[in-house]
Amino acid sequence: MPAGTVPARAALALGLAGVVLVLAAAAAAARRRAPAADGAVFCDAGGVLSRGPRAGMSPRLLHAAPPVAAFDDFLDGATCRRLIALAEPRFERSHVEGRAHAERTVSDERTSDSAMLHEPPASTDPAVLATLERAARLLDAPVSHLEPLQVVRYRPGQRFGVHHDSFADVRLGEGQRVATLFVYLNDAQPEAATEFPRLGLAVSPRAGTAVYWCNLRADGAIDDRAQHAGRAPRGGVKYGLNVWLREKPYGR
Ligand SMILES: O=C(O)CCC(=O)C(=O)O
Repeated sequence: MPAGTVPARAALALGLAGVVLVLAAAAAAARRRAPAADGAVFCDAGGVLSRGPRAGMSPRLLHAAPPVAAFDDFLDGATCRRLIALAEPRFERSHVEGRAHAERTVSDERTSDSAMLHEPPASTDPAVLATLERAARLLDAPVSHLEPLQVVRYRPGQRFGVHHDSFADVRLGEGQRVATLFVYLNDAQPEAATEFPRLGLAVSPRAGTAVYWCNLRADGAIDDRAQHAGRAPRGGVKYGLNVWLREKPYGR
C-alpha cells in the first residue's frame, strides 16, 4: 500500500504517539530520580540497592514490588548501644502525627515511648552524626533532608498499629516523608516484628539492621502498600530508630 494512505497515516500516528508516551514516561522517571531544581529529593529504591554495597552495606531484598530491603550491617553494636543510652533519659509517650506533621496526639494505636535526639548534646554526639551521615550516603540525599533521629522503645505489650509514615496533607516546607529507614537497635523477640500487612511481610528485629522502603509511588502519590505496624514484644524490650527522608530540607 502506498505511503500516505489512510491506514498508513494511522499507523504512523500510532507509532508517534507510542514514542511520545515512552519519552514522557522516561522524562517523568528522570524527574523523580534527579534532584529537582528546588533541591527536592524522591525515593529511589534502585539507587539505594545499588549504592548499598559501594557504601559497605549489603542489601537483602525482602519484597520486590514495592521494594523493601534490609541492610544487616547498617549500624555496629557500639553505635546501637550509644543511641539507646542517649535515648533512655529522653523517652516519653509516643505521639501519632495528624494529617500534617504539626498535629501530634497520644493514641491507643501507638503505645510505645519515643526519644527525639534533636537537641545538643544528643544531636551533636558522634554516634548521632555518624548515623545521619551513613543514612545520607545510603539514600544519596543531603543530611539536611533527614528528620532528627527518633528512637522508639517497646516494652512488653506496647505496640504501634498499622499506619503510614507519610502525611495526608502536607503544608510544611519540608514536604513529604518520601522514604523510611527503620533501624533495629537490639535483638528483640521475633513477635516484635515490623509487619507490612499488604505485602505479607514481617521483619524480625536484629541489632544493626536497617529496613528501607518508599512511602510514595513514582508519581508522588501515597503508596498504601507501605502501611506497616510495630508489633509488641511479649517479653524483653525492643529498641528501634526512625530515619525519615523528606522531599526538602527539614527545618531543625
Ligand atoms: O516498631 C516498628 O517495627 C516500626 C515502627 C514504626 O513504624 C514507626 O515508628 O513509625
